[in-house]
Amino acid sequence: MSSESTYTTAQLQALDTAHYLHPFTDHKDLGERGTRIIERAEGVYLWDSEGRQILDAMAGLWCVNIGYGRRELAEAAFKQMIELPYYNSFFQCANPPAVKLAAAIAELAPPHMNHVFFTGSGSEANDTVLRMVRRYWDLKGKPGKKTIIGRINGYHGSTVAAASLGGMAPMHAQGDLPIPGIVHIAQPYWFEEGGDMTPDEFGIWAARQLEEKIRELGEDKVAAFIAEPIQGAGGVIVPPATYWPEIKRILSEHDILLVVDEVICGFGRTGEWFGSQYFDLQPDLMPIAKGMTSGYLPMGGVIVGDRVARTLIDEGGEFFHGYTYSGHPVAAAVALENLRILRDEKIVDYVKNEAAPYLQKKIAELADHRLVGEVRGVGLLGAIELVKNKATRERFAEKGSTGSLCRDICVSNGLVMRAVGDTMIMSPPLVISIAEIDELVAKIRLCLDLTAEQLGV
Ligand code: PXG
Repeated sequence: MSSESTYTTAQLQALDTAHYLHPFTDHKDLGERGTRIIERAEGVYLWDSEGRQILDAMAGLWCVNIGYGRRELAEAAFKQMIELPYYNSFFQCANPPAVKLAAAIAELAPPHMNHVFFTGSGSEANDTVLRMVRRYWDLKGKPGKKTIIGRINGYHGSTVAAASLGGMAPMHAQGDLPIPGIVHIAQPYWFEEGGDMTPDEFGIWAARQLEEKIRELGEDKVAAFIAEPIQGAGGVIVPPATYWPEIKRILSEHDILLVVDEVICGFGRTGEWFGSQYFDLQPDLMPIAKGMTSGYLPMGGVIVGDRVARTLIDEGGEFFHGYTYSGHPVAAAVALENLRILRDEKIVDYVKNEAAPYLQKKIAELADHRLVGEVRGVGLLGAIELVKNKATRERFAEKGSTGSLCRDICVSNGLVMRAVGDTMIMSPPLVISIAEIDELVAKIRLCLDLTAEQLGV
C-alpha cells in the first residue's frame, strides 16, 4: 500500500476492472494485464502506485508542456474557484480570465488571427471547425461548399465530427464514419508509403492528391482542407520539405479554407508558438487544446482568422453553437498562468535554441542501431521506425508487434514512449533538461537493445 493511498494497487485494479471503461482500450486485455495506476508526478517524472519512477517521454498525452508539479497553476485554479468557479459565456456574459485569455492567445497567434472560440477539448474544437466552416460558406452565399478534405491517418479527435475529419480506419469502422461531406487523401508518410520516390518527390506527390481531389469534387463543393502540421497520433509524421510549400501553392489557386490542427503542435512543441509558424502557414482556423493548459485542466478552442471571424461577426447574426464550459473561468485562469510561465521562463525559446537541437542530435545517433530504419523529428517531437531490414525498410512479421514489445520493455525500464504500429514516438515536456535528454536517449538505446535481444536479431 502506498503512503498516500488507503487502497492497495490490487484493490484499485480490481475496482478499475469492475467499473471503469477506459478510452481506446481492449478491456479484456487490460483486465488480464492489470491497470498501471499513476499516483503523482514532478517535472518530467511519474510515480506509479508501487513507487516506481518513470520518465514520461509523452508529456502525458502530448500535453504537459510545462512539466508536472507547477504550484502556480494549482494556485491560479484555487484562487479562481473561490472567486468565480463557473459562469457561462452565453447571454451577453463573460468572465475576466476568459476575456484575458482570448486576448493573450490572439497576441501569440499569427497576425491575421485575432479571435478565439473556447471549447472543452480538441475534439470539441474540431466539431466547432466543421460547423464554423459550413456556416462561413453559407454566409458567403455558397452553401454548396460543404465538403471538408482531411487525410488518411490524420487525427482530429474522437467525437463524431472529429473522428470523421480524422482518417483513422479502425475508428471509422466503428459507428459508420465518416459522416457525409468528409473525404480523405493520402498522408505525406514517406517512410511507410514513399516506395521508390525520394522524400522530396513523394512530398510533391502527396500534396498533389489535394489538387486532384479538388478537381474531382469541383471547387464549388469544397469548403476546407484540414491537417496537422506534423501528424502526432499517426506516428509523428514529419512531411517531406516539399509538402507544405506545394499545399500552399495549391490552396493559393483555390478558394478553400485552410484548417491547421494545432492541438499537438501548438504552444511551443516545434520551438515556435504554433506549428503554422514553423511551416509558415496562413490558416483560416486553428483548433487548439492540450498545451494550452499544459493539461492541468481540460480546455480547447479554435483560433479564428479575420476572414472567417469578420464574416461571422458582421454578416452572421447568431451562430447556434457553444458549450456549457466554453470559456470556463477556472480553466481559463490556469491557461493564462500556463502562458505566463511559457513566456516569462522563455520555454519556447529554450525548445528552439537548446532542447530541440540537442534532442534531435541525440536521437539521430540511434539510427546506427540494427533495429532502426529511420529517426525523424521536429522540436520536441520524435519518431523511431523499427524495421527488420534497414536498407529496404521491411518490417518484422505481424505489423505492430515489435512496437508493442518495445513499448512494454520501455515501461518495464522506467520510460513511457508510445508505439504507433512499429514506430516509437516521443513528445516530452518542453522543460526537459539536457541531462534528462541524455537519460531519455540512454534508456531508449537500452530498450532497443533489449527488444533486439528478445527478437533474436
Ligand atoms: N487534434 C489533434 C491533432 C490531436 O492530437 C485532438 C485533436 C483531440 O483532442 P481531445 O482533447 O479531444 O482528445 C487530438 C488528441 C494518441 C492520442 O494516442 C492522441 C490524442 C488523443 C488521444 C490519444 O496519441 N490527440
